[in-house]
Amino acid sequence: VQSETGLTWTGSSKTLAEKPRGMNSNKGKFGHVLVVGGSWGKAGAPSMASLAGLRAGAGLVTAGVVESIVGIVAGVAPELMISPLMEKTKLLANLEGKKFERLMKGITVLAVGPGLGTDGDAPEFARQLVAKTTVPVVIDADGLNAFAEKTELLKGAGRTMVLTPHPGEMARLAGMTVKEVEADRVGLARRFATEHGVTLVLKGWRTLVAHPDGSVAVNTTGNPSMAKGGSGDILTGIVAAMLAQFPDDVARAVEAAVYLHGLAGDFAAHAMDEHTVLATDTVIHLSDAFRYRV
Ligand code: NPW
Ligand code: AMP
Ligand code: MG
Repeated sequence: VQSETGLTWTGSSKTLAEKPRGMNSNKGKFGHVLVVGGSWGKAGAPSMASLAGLRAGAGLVTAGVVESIVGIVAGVAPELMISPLMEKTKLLANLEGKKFERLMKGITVLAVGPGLGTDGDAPEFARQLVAKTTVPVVIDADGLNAFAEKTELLKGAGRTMVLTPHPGEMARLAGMTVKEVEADRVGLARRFATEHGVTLVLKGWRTLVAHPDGSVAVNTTGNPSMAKGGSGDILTGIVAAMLAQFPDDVARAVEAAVYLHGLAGDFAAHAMDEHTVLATDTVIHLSDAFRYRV
């Protein structure tokens, strides 16, 4: 990465998160994030994405999760709202008529995928949900797996589409091996972002943010304490919350989100220990990250 030329740095976008909120602002000014994900056994993923979305400044956050995990997800924060989804064989029915209208009412950013699973109708549900909505969308985890080797369906033209794969998900998406992904991260991220008109966040040590215009920013924050389940789910919530607050500045919003996530992880590892940090601890340290002046 260091030998590449023409790369920028995510930290230069962090000033976006330093803007004071207007004295007379209200929650309606900061967007409404809908997190769609979760399944039986993976209730934590949408819970963490939602919690991070709340903490990162979205005006409102709703979790759209199947009925069997509603009680678990709702418990993550009283601030969180819930849209219960019918499950299993009825998953696709949530996308029909009035049900879909109710689900999307007032939503300004959709985040889809954390913990959604890959069984049954889940992949088709994710694909149709992305196709049916026009709001900015963050696609992560099983939302990305739903598009594996179906990437022709991912078209960002005319809308904001942010993908946040880890190298394993990127490999599935692109029909490559993880080794091939890691061999040319910058080239692959840039190519994928320009070809599909999306913002591609290729995660890992030195996460890359590739934009539809071919520019690529490198992230310098983050540490191995974040190599733990839940880290990526939390990033999804932060990206969605930043898009909700700064819909007209997509590139900087995503870069700032990636930078803040890593910085919160750095504060958490400093305050605790790199072995013991939980993904949810980084959420607590988001305040330090927002306050830090680059
Ligand atoms: P390996 O093992 O190193 O060879 P999966 P997942 C690779 C949810 N979660 N560099 C790795 O390769 C998520 O939201 C729920 C290189 C492995 O093959 C998803 O919906 C939680 N390789 C679902 O679970 C907490 C890397 O990718 C593969 C890499 C499955 O997501 C946990 C693993 O990825 C989780 O977030 C790197 N930096 N990073 C909950 N509490 O509810 C990854 N790989 O098979 O996509 O599994 O990421 O755990
Ligand atoms: P996921 O695999 O989806 O849970 O995402 C993991 C998150 O943690 C991503 O944001 C990664 O960039 C971050 N992460 C994991 N391992 C490291 C590491 N060694 N250094 C920096 N960030 C990491
Ligand atoms: Mg993940």
